[in-house]
Amino acid sequence: MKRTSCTLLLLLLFHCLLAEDGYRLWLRYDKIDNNSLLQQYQSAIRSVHIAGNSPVLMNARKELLTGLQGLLDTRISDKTSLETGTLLVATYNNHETIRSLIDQKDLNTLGNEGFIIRTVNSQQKKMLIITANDDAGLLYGVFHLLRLMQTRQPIQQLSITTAPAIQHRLLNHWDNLNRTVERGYAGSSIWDWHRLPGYLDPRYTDYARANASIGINGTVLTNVNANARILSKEYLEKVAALANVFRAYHIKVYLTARFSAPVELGGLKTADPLDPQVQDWWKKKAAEIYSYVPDFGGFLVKANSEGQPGPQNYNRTHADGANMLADAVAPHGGIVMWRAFVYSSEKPDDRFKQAYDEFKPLDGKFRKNVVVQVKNGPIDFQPREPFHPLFGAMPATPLMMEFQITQEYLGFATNLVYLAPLFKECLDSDTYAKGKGTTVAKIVNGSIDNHSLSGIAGVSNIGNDINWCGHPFAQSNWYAFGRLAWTPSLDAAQIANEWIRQTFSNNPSFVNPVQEFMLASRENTVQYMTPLGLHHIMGNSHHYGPAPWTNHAQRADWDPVYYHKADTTGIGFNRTTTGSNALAQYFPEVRRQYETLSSCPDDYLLWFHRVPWSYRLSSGKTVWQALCAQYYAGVDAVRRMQQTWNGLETYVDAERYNQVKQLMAMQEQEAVWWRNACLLYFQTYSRMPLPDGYEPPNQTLEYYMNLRFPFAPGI
Ligand code: BDP
Repeated sequence: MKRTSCTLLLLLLFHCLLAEDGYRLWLRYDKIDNNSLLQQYQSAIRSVHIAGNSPVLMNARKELLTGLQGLLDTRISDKTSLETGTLLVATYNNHETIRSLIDQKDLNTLGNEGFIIRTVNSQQKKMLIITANDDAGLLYGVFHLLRLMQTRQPIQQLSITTAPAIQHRLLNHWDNLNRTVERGYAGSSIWDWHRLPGYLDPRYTDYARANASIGINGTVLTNVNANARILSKEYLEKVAALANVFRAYHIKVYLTARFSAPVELGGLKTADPLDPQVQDWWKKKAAEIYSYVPDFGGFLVKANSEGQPGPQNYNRTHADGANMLADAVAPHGGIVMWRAFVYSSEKPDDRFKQAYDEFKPLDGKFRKNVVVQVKNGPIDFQPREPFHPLFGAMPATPLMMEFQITQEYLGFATNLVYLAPLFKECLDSDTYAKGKGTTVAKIVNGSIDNHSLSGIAGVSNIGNDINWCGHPFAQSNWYAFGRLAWTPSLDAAQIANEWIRQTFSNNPSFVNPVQEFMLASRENTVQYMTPLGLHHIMGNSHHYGPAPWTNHAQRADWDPVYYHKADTTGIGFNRTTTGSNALAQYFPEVRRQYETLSSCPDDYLLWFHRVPWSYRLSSGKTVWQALCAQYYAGVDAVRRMQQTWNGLETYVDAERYNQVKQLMAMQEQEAVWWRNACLLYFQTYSRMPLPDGYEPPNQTLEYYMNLRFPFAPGI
C-alpha cells in the first residue's frame, strides 16, 4: 500500500516535471530522439572550450552547456585542450588558434554582433569554431548552433557567417506601472515593479535568454502612453536592477519619456522644448538615468498623439521636441525614437494622410541620434494594411519600423494567427523611392540612404501567463519578429518550420500540417475579419470583435463607419484623386497600381476605392458576392485547421494539445461571429441575398449589435 502511494507520488512528480506548460518557449533542449543523429552530434561535439569570462560569455557558456547536456544527454566538459570534437568559442582577438584558422577579413563585416560558425581542421583535428569580434556575437552564435541542433540540422560541415541587418532590434512593452498591459492579452506585466529592485524574478533571466536567442538587443520597458514616474529615483533603481540582468544578455534598456515630465516631476511651469530650463532639466535627468544605467539605450516618445503631451502644446514641432531629448542623451551615447503615429481630431483630413503630412516636411531636421518610428501601415496595425507612405519619403531621416506582435486587431490571444507573412508583406513592399527594388526593408535597414542608425520594434505580446504569450502559438510571433529583425529576407515558412520543431516536435507528420495552417492563418483571419481591404471595423476602444455599425465615438476616425463608408450606393474609402487623395503620398509606381481600379489588387480594393455593390471584380463576382465568399472561406479555413489539429493529438503533450484545441474552438466561434455580424450589417445596405448554399447566420444583427464587453482585456 505504502509502496503504491510512493510510486504514485513519484509518477505525479515526474509528470509535473514533464508538464509542457509552454514556459520553456523554443528553448526546450530535450534529448534528441533519433539515435543515429544523436551519435553524429555526440561525435561532432565532445568537449567545449570557451575562452573569456565576461558576463555575456558566462551566460553563453551556461546556455551552451545546458543545451548540449539536454540535447545530447551527456555531460559535456569545458576543457582548454583542443582535440577532435572540440567546440571552440572565442573572439578573434582572444584566441591564437582562431587567428590561425580564420581570415580576419571574414570578420570585417560582422560588427560587434555578427558571428561565424565553422567546421575546421587543425593539425588533423576536426573541430567546430564559433567566433566573432565581440562576446555578443559569440552569445548569438551559441544560440544559433543550439537552434541548428534543436531543428535537427547537420552540423558536421558548417560554414555560417551572419550579422544583423538592423542595428536596434527592440521589443516595445506597453506595460503600465500598475502592471496592466495596454493591448496585453497574456496576463499582467512581467515587470513586478513593487518587488523590484529587491526581488529579481527568474523570469527576467528567461526573458533575456529568449530574446537573446532570436537576436533582440533592446527592450522599452514602459507604455508609450507614458507615466513620468518611471523617471523618478525610486523607479530608476528598479530599472537599473532589470538592466543589470539584461546587460549580461547584451540587451539594453530603454524607457518611454512623457513629454510633460519636467512639469509633473520637476515642478517646472512649462515643458516647452526651447525653454533653457526645460532643456537643462532633461539634461540632468538623462545624466541621472545614466548614473543608474550606464548603457541606457534612450527614449521612446509618443507626443501629441491621442491626448499625449508634446511640443505642439507650445507651438513647437516634433523635430524641436525630439532634438531637445536627443541633445540630453547624446553625451551618453543614447538615441531618441520619436513616433510618427500622430493624427489630430481637429484636422478634418483623412487620418491615413496625417503622419506623412506632419513628418515629411521635417525630413533632415532631426539630430543624428534621432530615429523616427513609423508603424507598418498608415492607420493602425490592421489585419492587412498597405505599407506606410512615410517609408521612402524621408531620405534624410532614419526611419524605424514598428510592428505589433500583440494581436490587438487580430483576435487577441484566442486566435491562432502567425504574423510572419504580415511582417514580410510590409518589409518586401516596394516603395519605388529610389527606383524599383527600394523595399521597405531596405529603407528600414538604412542601406538605401546610408544611415548608420537603424531600428525595428515589435509591440510585445508578453505577459505573466505561464506560457508568456497567452496562446501557445502566439509565441511564434515573438520568435518570428526577432528572426526577421536579424534577417528580414528570411522566409516566413522557414521561420515557422524552425519554431515548430523547437517548440513542439521534429516529427514531419506534425511539422508539415502545422506549418501549413500557420502560414495560411493570417490570410484566413483577414478573410473572416476584414476582407477586400476593409479596415478598422472592430469594436470601438477595446477592439474586440466586429462592430462595423458603430458611429458614436468622440472622434469620427475612431468609428468603423468612417472607414468602410457603406451605404446603399456602395462601400469603401475613396483615397484616389476624386476622394481624399491619400494615394498621392506614394511614389508614382505604387500610386498608379492602387489608383487604377483594374490594377488595384482585390486585397486593397476598399482601402482605396469606393465601389457600388454590383461592381465586378476580376473573378467575375460582384463586391457583395466576393465579400460573402471571403467571410465564409475564412470560417471554413478555421474549421479545417481545427480538424487538422484534432488529428495531431499523438504528437503533442496533452497540456498544449488541449489548450490549443479549446482556443481553436473559441476562434471558430469568433470567426463565425465576425462573418455573421459583418454580412448581416452590410446586407442592410447591399440589399442582396446571401448566395445559395451558405449556412445561414444563427443570430440576428440586433443580437450582435447588443453584445457588450465592458471587461475586454487590454484596455
Ligand atoms: C493603438 C492602440 C493604443 C495605442 C496606440 C499607439 O489602440 O492603445 O496607445 O495605438 O500606438 O493601436 O500609440
